[in-house]
Amino acid sequence: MPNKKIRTVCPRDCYDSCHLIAEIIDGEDHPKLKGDPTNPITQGFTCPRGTKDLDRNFSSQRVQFPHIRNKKEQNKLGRKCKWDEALQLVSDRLRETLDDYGKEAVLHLEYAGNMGLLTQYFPQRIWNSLGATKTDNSICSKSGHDALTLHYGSSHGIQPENLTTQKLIVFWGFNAAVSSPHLWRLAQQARNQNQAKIVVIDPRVSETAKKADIHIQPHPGTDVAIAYGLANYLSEKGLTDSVFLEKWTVGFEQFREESKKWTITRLKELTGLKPVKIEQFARLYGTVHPSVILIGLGMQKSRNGAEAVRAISLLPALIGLHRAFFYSNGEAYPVNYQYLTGESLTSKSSKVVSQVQLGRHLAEGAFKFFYIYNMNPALTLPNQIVFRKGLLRDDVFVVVHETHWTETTRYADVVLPALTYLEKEDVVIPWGHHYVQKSNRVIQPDEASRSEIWVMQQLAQRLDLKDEWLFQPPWQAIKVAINKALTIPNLNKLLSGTQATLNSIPLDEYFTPSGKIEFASSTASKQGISPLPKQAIIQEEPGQFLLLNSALRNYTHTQFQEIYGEIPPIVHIHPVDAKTLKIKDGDEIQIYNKQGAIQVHTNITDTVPPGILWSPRQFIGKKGKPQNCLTPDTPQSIGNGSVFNSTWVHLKKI
Ligand SMILES: Nc1nc2c(c(=O)[nH]1)N[C@H]1C(S)=C(S)[C@@H](COP(=O)(O)OP(=O)(O)OC[C@H]3O[C@@H](n4cnc5c(=O)[nH]c(N)nc54)[C@H](O)[C@@H]3O)O[C@H]1N2
Ligand SMILES: Nc1nc2c(c(=O)[nH]1)N[C@H]1C(S)=C(S)[C@@H](COP(=O)(O)OP(=O)(O)OC[C@H]3O[C@@H](n4cnc5c(=O)[nH]c(N)nc54)[C@H](O)[C@@H]3O)O[C@H]1N2
Ligand code: SF4
Ligand SMILES: [Mo]
Repeated sequence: MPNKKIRTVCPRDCYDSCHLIAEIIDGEDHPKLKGDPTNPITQGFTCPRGTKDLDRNFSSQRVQFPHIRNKKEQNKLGRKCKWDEALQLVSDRLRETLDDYGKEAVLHLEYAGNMGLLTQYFPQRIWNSLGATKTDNSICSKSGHDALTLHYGSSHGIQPENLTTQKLIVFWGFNAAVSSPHLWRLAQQARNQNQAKIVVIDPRVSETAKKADIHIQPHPGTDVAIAYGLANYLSEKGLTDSVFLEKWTVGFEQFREESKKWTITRLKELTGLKPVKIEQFARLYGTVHPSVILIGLGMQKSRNGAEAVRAISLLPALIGLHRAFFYSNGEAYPVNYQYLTGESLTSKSSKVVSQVQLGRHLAEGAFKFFYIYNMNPALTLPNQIVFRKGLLRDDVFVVVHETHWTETTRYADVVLPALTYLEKEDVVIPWGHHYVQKSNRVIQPDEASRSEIWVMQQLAQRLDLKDEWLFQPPWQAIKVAINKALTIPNLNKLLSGTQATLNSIPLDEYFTPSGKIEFASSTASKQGISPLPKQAIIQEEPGQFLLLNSALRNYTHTQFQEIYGEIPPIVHIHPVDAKTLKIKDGDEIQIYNKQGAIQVHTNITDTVPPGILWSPRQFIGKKGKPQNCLTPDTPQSIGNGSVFNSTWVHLKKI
């Protein structure tokens, strides 16, 4: 009998949203997962996580029953119970909170652990029906989206599959070789087929920088200056496209005036870059077309992140290219998320609080009932000491709906077992490309685990909620929400297995007040923000190191530690700094600042410059303290986004 094949989609928070084929092999217990060769992005391969999701599914770390716990006993799992008992307890506490403190004391928090529409969005209907407090989703990419919107009216850029026709590809603060293996593969194809040059701009020798044709290695936080310097060079050398500037842009004169201040000499001082290197890059950018700049979400998560995104995004307009950048296309498609989440259906308003500063609100006692799913915030939010203090308050009841035991479940009063993506049906809307297909169930669901929709509807029934849309058949809701977004507007086709593409907004449409690219943003002026991108003064903290931190190949944030073991608690340090501090390779040291302290092992390497450290992100240090107790929770001024890469620390040998 031939092996059976089922199509599914990796829903992890990732640029690539791989289309996968699960092959059910006769006589074998579990299917095999591999990348779909017919999908132009996935190209038949996955990252080291994609194929291992099946092992993660069956790992001993799976939550298998509802548990009622004493959250102060963090190392105990608690007592197994039946769904009925757990749901009754959760709905009783929810009802009490609503009666005694009102809807604003109820907080829900979720992110993109599984990006499926029926996992991440539809189950939020219960919270919108109640008018519970929500967060502003500012932990990842929001500041960059807002930054692009100031100048372009929206944040979408090119589709990455167009990378293969480029002649010059710039990865700016983007470690794609690790964080987006399929976009990286497309860039390499451009190099092989099209002799494209790959430039990487990164303060450290990242995995991507190692494979670049040119690596520009500036001081962190100086990207706005580099962009202005580039603009100045292009204008001086007559390499700008004046016809395009005239027809498609406004505010160029102001931008030009500012760029004049960024001479090569001044740039050298601020960025630490050699003039010859800057000129080499500027000349390439001015003469080799077509080109595209891929702007990293990672670089954007810093104090000057949104400003950097603004400045970099304006460069293509100088050389006559419409939006020749890519950041995240998550907002490019007309998917009706408000309908899916019930935001546009409810008559109740909801309070919105900062995700970056959530710990402070929680610790101050603003919430009494806290429902978390699809996220592991006790490792991934900044300023953990404060956040965890909030979780442990006696007057906060914490419910976590999870597939696996995590750091966050250790702080829960009730843990509810969730189905994994392999055990349920869904649709994933990618933010890295525009291909969609139905994500099918691949394996039999775990007996005691339940979907997010099931839990939502059970709670809604117990609370006797009347909004009919809470009980709408989920696929009907998806049909309404995505019909306009599909190029073949036929959900049935999608459901029967056809691969579809999403309609995206054309590159030459600008939704700014002027209808053009605004070098000087009128929206920014109205909001009291500088109309031009602004290079901040780099405020070095004396005696401290700047700790950059980013993703590793084997983990999606905190996921896959069940497979690959713990995220290594290490820090990279330059040999000169190590010598000054008398630190040897592999030493256990303390990294600390005003917020907290963690213990890690050193890795002495010149892939980081002096004064800069690098570590993986979101790990747990040697003595059990999370890396995120060091990261600041002061949001950016544009978009209120996170600033994980602006973490200043001291080092101490233990
Ligand atoms: N393997 C894996 N892939 C992932 C994820 C994962 O967890 N694991 N997560 C996904 C998610 S949610 C995200 S947000 C993305 C993030 O993906 P990326 O945008 O690639 O972000 P990082 O991995 O943080 O890498 C950012 C790079 O920017 C550099 N950088 C830091 N500060 C500056 C600066 O001031 N200027 C410049 N020019 N560069 C700077 C860093 O050294 C780093 O190499 O990855 C996605 N892909
Ligand atoms: N220090 C530092 N911290 C950071 C960052 C950084 O650069 N540095 N980056 C930030 C960024 S960009 C991001 S996007 C966030 C990510 O932060 P999180 O979203 O908290 O990251 P994950 O560890 O992927 O957590 C997702 C959780 O969802 C669970 N899950 C998976 N599938 C399902 C499902 O189908 N149903 C349910 N109910 N649960 C499921 C997983 O088991 C996992 O525990 O981290 C942020 N934190
Ligand atoms: S995590 Fe990303 S690269 Fe890996 S299989 Fe999933 S979508 Fe593909
Ligand atoms: Mo992210």
